Amino acid sequence: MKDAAPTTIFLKDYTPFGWQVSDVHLTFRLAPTTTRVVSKIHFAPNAEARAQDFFLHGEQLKLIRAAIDGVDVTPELTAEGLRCAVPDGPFLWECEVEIAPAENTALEGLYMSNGMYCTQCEAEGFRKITYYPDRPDVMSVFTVRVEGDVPVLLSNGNPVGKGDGFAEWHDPWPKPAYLFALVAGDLVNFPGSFTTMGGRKVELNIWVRPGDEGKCAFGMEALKKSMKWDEDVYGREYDLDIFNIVAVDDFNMGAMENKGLNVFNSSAVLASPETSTDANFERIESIIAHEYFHNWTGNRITCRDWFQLCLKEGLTVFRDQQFTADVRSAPVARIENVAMLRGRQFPEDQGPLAHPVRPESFQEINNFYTATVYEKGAEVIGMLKTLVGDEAYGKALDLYFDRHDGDAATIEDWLKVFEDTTGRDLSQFKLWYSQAGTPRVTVTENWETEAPDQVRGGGRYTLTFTQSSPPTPGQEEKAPQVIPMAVGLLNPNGDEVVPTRVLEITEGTQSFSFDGLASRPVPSINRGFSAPVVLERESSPEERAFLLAHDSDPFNRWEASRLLARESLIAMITDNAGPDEAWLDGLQRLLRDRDLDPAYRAMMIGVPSDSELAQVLYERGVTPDPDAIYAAKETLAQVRAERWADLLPSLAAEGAVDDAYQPDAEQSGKRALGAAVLYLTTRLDGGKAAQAQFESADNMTLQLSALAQLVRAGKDEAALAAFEEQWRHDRLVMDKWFGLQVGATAPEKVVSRAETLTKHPAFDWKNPNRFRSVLGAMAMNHAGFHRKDGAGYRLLTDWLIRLDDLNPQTTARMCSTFQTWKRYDADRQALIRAQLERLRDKPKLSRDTGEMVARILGN
Ligand code: B3K
Ligand code: ZN
Repeated sequence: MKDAAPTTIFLKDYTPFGWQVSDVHLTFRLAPTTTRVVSKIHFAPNAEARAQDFFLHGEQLKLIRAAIDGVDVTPELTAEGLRCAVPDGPFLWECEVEIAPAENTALEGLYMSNGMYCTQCEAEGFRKITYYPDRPDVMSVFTVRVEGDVPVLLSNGNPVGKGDGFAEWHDPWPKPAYLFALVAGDLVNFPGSFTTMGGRKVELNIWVRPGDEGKCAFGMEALKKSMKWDEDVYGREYDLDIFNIVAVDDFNMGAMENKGLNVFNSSAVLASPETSTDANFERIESIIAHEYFHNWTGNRITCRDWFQLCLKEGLTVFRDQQFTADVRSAPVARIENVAMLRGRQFPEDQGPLAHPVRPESFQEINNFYTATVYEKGAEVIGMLKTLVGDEAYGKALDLYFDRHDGDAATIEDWLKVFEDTTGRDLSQFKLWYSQAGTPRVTVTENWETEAPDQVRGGGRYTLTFTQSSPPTPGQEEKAPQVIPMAVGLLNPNGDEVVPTRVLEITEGTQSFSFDGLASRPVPSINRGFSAPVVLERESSPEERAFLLAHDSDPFNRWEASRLLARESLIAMITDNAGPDEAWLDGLQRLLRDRDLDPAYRAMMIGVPSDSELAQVLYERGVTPDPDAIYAAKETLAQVRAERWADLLPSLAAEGAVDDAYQPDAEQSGKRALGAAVLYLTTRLDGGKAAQAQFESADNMTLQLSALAQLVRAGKDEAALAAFEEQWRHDRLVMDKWFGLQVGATAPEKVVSRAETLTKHPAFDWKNPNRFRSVLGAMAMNHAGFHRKDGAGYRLLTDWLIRLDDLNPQTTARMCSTFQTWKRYDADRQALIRAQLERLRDKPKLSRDTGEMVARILGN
């Protein structure tokens, strides 16, 4: 339980810590409920800081002894830490505390997962391990001795000593406490090695529970690829003798970049063809890369304070996206990233949880590990790169690493390297870090066959952009931002007459002209999604179909398809119209084009999510009806299936893979096409093809996509039972089993199925993966969750109330499900409000959940 009256922390109040820490020595004597942590820390006054009390963070610690320069002291203890009188000059702080990792259900600090000790310190977990200035700008060299009755004892840095029941580690790189890690348990390693560009041979290990060794090979290859890529593309070399990854079953998020000892949710590292889908493999590859890339962007250069979180997260996401684009298909990766941004970040930016990429205040920092900080933070870096160009970006990054290695830096430092490299003034660009909300850009166009001042002959085409940003909590007025708008022009034959050019919009309204055109062009705007904005432009279905057929920019070609799908569905919902014929024909032509990557074609078949459609309706003043949205999508699927009946078998054949399973882009693209086809085929054959695929599948991708269609078709009883029988021993596969039958089923069954599954003996609700697999999947099933009688809201809240006592972080994160509540009708809003208030009023509400609920309710 955190404090009852939460305080708000402000960026403007930053002050440096009054002391510097030169070195930290920690000894852990591990025991499930009585672990002793002994610390010896050298403090010296920080000349740059103003005078202040000596305060160390510490929560839920039992203080055994504290001493300064060898003399016992009695500090003043509070719920947040301790205060103590200290000498004027340097001194040695010694302290012993007792903690109970086996009782730590919050999974923050030192805790236990299946008998294994592990830590999670970011953001503020180290204070649950010992008393310390637990802030990212206090960096120190750590030496750690771990004593315990288990075979493997790991910490950060290089191993320096080992014996019966103990191991010693030394990390030469000064680091903040949030990067500290310790893992101990009965583990086995999957070994590897990598020789760096400087010739340093690095030992690599993936540590897992015995039995999981067979699921490490892919992760190991991904790690080596990442190490090589960071050398080749960013010139960054690894800096220790060893790099360890550990798989942990109970983990609040994906993974954590602790120096030299990355801790991973087992779902984010363990993979095999039989148990993991193509999507799992791709996710694992990108998370391994992400955590590895943090070694430079996050660890060697860290954040001055938690408001600067995007400094490491936005940049590291940007880098992992570049990596994925390089090792897989760049257009497909870009579409996936934008779909994720629109699916997760846009709703955040458009609702009560909207906050700037660099927030200015928080109560609980864990609530700000958001899509805005991560994904929008990455988009901002992409825009910066677009604006300055690739070469200047490379130089600016070199300068950043040079100038700030070993620093706890700020967004100001980051922008300064770009200013110094290019001579540009980035003060207006900086608004991307401080203004919340998704900018809206409206476009109008003008065509003059004979413009008076034209030098060249031909016509002049003018695009006029107007930008505005709707108010967000605490920010009523917004100033115009710098928007790099990539535009290309096509002539009526479909040829590109003006290749991609980046227009730099800096004003509220701004025009750009193109001269010397033979005929009125068709514009392709925001190519590659060069700016994370909502583009508002009147365009006809014919024009979209034209771009669908001719745009040379693969992103905008997909975008044309997405808009056609969206508008067609909206018309079906609001006007009872049928699907747009021209679109279906255009799409059919495209699907037949064997020169197009199967993965790309699979994406073209995709349609906007129910939630996205609900948002569009809401913005147009129509109250979204989740059942009507669901029904329209079902109708569309049926119409497409019937209309394309002749095409589906040949597409299915293209989606078939004869070679041995590989999780690479090529094979997974084919399987994605196959899955998109199976979704339609099931409408025609009642599930025969899906059943056959389910029975013959020799990999999880095929098995699960078949099972999904059987669930969707309501013909899943036998298959679900067989799947459970086959996989009951594998917790990660069972997460899929739980998730799918709630996530893919018909709306009317969603809540009752979720409820039944919470009574299943394998529903271990204290495990975040399992909790999310049922309750998270329920919340993602739009029509099912938003049942008119509120049963979905009630069931989720029952469980959030229960989980909050144990694991505030995961509870708070799942509250964001309710962030879109204002979109819906008054009855649904009242039902959701009642649940949010019930959660708010529960006894001992955590600070994490309390802050989220208050923000969602709008106080
Ligand atoms: N830095 C961690 C996230 C920590 C979340 C703390 N609530 C993982 C990552 O972004 O790589
Ligand atoms: Zn990260």
